[in-house]
Amino acid sequence: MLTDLHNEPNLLRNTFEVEPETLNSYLIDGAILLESVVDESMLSNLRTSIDHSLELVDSYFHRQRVWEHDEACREFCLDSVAPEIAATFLQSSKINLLYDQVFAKVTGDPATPWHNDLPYWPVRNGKALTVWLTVDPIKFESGPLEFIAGSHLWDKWFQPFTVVKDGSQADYYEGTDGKFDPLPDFESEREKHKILCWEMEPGDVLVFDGMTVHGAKANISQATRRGYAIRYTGAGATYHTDGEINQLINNPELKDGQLLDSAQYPPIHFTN
Ligand SMILES: O=C(O)CCC(=O)C(=O)O
Repeated sequence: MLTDLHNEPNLLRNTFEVEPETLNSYLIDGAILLESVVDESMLSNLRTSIDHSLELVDSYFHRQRVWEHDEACREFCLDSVAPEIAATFLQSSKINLLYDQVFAKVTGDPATPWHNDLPYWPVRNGKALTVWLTVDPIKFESGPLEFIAGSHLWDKWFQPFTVVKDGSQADYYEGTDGKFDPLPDFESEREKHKILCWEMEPGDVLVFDGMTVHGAKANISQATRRGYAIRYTGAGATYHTDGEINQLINNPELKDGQLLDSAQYPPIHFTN
């Protein structure tokens, strides 16, 4: 079990094994599906935690930093296969947990607009990714994530937008005009891209790069789909705030340019 998150390095053994072709696909496409990596007992605990967070916060994108007050989420984020997967795909023996986030699309919820994640995160100079677990079956009708293959290699920091309660786009963040790349209307140019989209079973995870352009389809099914996203960074990542963007995950303990190691972004070290 992990004790002091910041002052005593957490030394874990990485037992997660990945085929070289799988790692290579991830590096080329910027997103990959890993099947059946989380067992039912962990899933059952996480379902309870996720449902609790849904009761607490009534806004699609604002269910963040759940691990800080929830034991099952804390274990999953810091001492489970999730950080092992992150370290493997970041190809880094040291990672930091940036934050976690719950995404539940209920019947009738709209599509999640296309975006890439790093423009929303106070992170520069290092790789970052998401381990996105589903605790429900996800069909093409129930709001699966979609990814533009290879878009993580474009080096485009697309302009971040604000959202309304149901997760659809409201406007761009004020003051970000010209600082970021304009966000193309990817929806109208779907045929120009290779779009990856998988149906999923409980216990499957998606891994995707913080620069990969992605969104999610609307939920037109009768079933809710609950996803749990954990964001990790690799060695060398530093703190950098950009105005008002996603203030929920800013860290008052850090100054721009510092390494992320802190109580809010705990480092995790692996022996292999
Ligand atoms: O689940 C969703 O609707 C969106 C997820 C997402 O954009 C993310 O995890 O970065």
